[in-house]
Amino acid sequence: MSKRKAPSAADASSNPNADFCEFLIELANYEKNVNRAMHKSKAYRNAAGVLAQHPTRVKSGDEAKKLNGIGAKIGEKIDEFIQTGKLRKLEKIRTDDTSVAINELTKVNGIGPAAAQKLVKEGIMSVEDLKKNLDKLTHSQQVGVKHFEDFEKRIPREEMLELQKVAFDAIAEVDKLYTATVCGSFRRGAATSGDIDILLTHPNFTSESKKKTDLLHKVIKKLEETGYITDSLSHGDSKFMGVCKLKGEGQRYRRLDIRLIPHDQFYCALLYFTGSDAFNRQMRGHALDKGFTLNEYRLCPMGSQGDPGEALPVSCEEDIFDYIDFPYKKPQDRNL
Ligand code: 8DG
Ligand code: CA
Ligand code: CA
Repeated sequence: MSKRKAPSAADASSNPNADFCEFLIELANYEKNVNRAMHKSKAYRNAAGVLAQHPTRVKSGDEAKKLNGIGAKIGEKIDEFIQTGKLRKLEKIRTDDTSVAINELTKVNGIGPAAAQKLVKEGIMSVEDLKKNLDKLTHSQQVGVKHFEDFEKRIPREEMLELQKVAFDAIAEVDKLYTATVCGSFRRGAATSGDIDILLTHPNFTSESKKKTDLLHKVIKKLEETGYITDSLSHGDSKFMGVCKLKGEGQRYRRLDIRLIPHDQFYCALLYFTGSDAFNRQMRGHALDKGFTLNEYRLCPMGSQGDPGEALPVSCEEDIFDYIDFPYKKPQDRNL
């Protein structure tokens, strides 16, 4: 996964409440990274999501409070922002060295709020400082620092297409029976993507298979041999996180995730990892209303006691929409 950012919510061209969303996301990041107050952080992020969906500009805190998930505290902040054009709380956070440093360090792949806090206590205040203290970091954090500037840049669709082609050609050379799909924002048709999310499956691997397979390892080995994969961040039997790059001058290092999915669970995984996050939440909610549980592995009808029944057979994404009576949406229409 790419470090979660919220690009769409604060996009001024399509969102009349973009400036509110922007300060709410900044507050959400502060609560998560500096205070590690996950509930508060989620409340701010959720409010930003709600305002981003709202078709008209909100004129007051009172109006905002009528929306789902926006309470008195956030209402007051919206009033303050409307009246003064800023927030005292944010002005203070922005001038606090510790908060600024923690926020910057958490931008590095592999550095979470806890690690950032520890490093800042040791006097490491910036990515530049990290570069001089690589010995204090784990392998994956070192990779994150090494490629910090590249990982901050989004990947143009043209390059995504090329990255896809090179990976798929190599995978087919290992075994023609693999199916690979690039999901995430790329599958939703995005002009740029944060990283490359590949789902991989093979008919010899199902949720019934008892033994571990080396189906993922074989693919990773091949992609390393061809020079496509340059670093590994973590590598298990079913999930690889690492770094890849196209051949040639001036190419950037890109974040790559590959997941091996049991053949019978492929379409639930494909749906989940195509997203968007908000779309997944909406669809899961609809499934619950219709008496089903839906997750990245399976779709199950719920029993009378609320216990999930046996997984339903799914042979394409449309099947999932059909079962729960949700009008089919093409990937490019899932950009909630
Ligand atoms: P991007 O990389 O272009 O920034 O966007 P993305 O492709 O939509 O996001 P991602 O972080 O790479 O995640 C891929 C998909 O995984 C996402 O579209 C939906 C799904 N997903 C969820 N919940 C979560 C979650 O909590 N964390 C992450 N990382 N992915 C999630 O539905
Ligand atoms: Ca990802
Ligand atoms: Ca992605």
